[in-house]
Amino acid sequence: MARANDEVEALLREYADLLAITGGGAFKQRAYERAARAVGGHPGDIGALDAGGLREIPGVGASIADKIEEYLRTGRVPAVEKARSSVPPGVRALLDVPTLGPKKAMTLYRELGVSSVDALAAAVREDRLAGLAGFGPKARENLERGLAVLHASGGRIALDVALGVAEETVAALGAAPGVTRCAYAGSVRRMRETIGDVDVLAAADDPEPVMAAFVALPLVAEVVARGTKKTTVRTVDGLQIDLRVLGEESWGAGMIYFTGSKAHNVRLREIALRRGLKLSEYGLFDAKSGRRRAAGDEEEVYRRLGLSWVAPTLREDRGEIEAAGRDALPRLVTEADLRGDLHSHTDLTDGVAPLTEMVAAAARRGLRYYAVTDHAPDLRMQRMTLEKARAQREELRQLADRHGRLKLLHGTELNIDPEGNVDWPAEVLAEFEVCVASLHSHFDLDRDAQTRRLLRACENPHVHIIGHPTTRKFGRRGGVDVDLDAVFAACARTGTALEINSHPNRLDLNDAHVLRARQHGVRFSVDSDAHAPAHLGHVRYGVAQAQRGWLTPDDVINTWPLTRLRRFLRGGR
Ligand code: DGT
Ligand code: CA
Ligand code: CA
Ligand code: ZN
Repeated sequence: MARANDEVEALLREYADLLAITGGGAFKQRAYERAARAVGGHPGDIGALDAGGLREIPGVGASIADKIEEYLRTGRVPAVEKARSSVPPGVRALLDVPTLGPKKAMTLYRELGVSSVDALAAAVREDRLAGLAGFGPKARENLERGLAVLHASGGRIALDVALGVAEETVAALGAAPGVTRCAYAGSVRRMRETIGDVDVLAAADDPEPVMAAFVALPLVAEVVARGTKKTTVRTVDGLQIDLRVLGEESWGAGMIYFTGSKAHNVRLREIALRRGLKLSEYGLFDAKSGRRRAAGDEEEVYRRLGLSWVAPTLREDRGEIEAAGRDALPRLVTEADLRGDLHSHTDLTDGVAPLTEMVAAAARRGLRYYAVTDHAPDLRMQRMTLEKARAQREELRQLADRHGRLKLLHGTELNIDPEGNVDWPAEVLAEFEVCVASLHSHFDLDRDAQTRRLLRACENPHVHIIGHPTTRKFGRRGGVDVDLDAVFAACARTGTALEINSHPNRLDLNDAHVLRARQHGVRFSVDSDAHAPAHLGHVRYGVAQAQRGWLTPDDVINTWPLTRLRRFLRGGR
């Protein structure tokens, strides 16, 4: 996505936070949050729009459009700068602590001078919150949990952010003088759910011009170390990039070495040793004579080790080496296999785009079927009613004529209540073609209660898919405490699919869960949970987790032809 969209989204979000902290009004704050989401989800480059064009983005009114236009023109917005000047930067950082709202953040600052996450952790540790209004034992407990979640993310970066930086770097360096090949490696190539740092490889005879081009990239904030083989920089977002330059002749061996994982590489080196060979980032050599046996491309190196080529998403030493030795690797599901998307939202609830735009975006992606699953009424904030849902169904029917090739399915995202019941009675549920059921509240139930709750939802014959099953969100909360194996078994028994939610902050189920669920014979649905047209592309991240969980197209219900999917949805599985 264009950088202007990202920048403006961040600016609007910051302003919404500042409004919340300074008590600028809940209505105004929500308006800026909504506009931030809309700008982030806008498909075109907003840098190319004038105030009139900006106003056409849903959720962007006249006053917000003026601020964006001013920002694009001058790089500053006085209203935002004024709000900034009244809130110390550290106080806004406090909002990163899950469970801590803006009012309490401001109280902590005013009463205790707390203006950073570290200072907050110290205040909690030293019991300095005691006696402060609104910070009783329960609030303190929440705060401790929030700090723990924040700490657990350990500075790792979301996959989509790292991948964006990796692609931008590769595109720029691929065009640098003397570069014959350029690609990203490391955990980004393996598509791990979070990324420590970005690793980029370039092939060139003379490393000097590549290194020079690298440190001159606009996204570079600081050069950490510069050498002839390896240079490390830090980007403006605080992400580290390692660039290694190697000779074209050792490209394949270098890609294997720096793609990792370390565990996978250790296994490869063991196999090499057993065959009287030696594997390094420069190639596969004869241990005695030192003659090079393979190096130029990955396939050749794997073949010389007696293995078929292993997809990067599988390189974690989770059985892929054994399977590659028997030529028994799975035919992994790809983005191109997806025929449909079974979880999406419109502006009837918390999406930012109207139905027509979401459907048009689905058609542009070449999907064969598309389910609209707006939130059901128990998620009170969204003000859904049965009348609205039925009116949307009618609107969808009429749109269907205009999209002959794309079949539109009317669905809903139900809320699983603490007992495991959902929003509507059976006869109403039966009106929907796709029912996703998700946890949106009561994340703190104990393990038994949480498990009972999910099992009951699985047993409901109208529930087709369990949405984002664990509810974890990076940097916000861990998953609920639940006996997942019991849930997986129930899904297999009842023919309920488990979602792989593709939103990069969720990736839920994750790869490890998918591997386990697969053992139970569960089916999966890889969905975008899109709240804007641009989010439909998030399935790229969900598919990657499905691959990391060894899934084939047959395991994923939204790769199936519609007739087979319909049979599954009707319970004839
Ligand atoms: P990350 O950055 O924490 O998300 O994970 P990776 O896998 O990208 O790890 P990183 O950046 O430390 O190294 C990239 C790859 O390079 C890694 O997957 C394997 C290889 N590698 C790096 N250092 C070593 C090492 O000391 N020994 C071995 N065998 N391989 C290494
Ligand atoms: Ca890395
Ligand atoms: Ca690295
Ligand atoms: Zn949803």
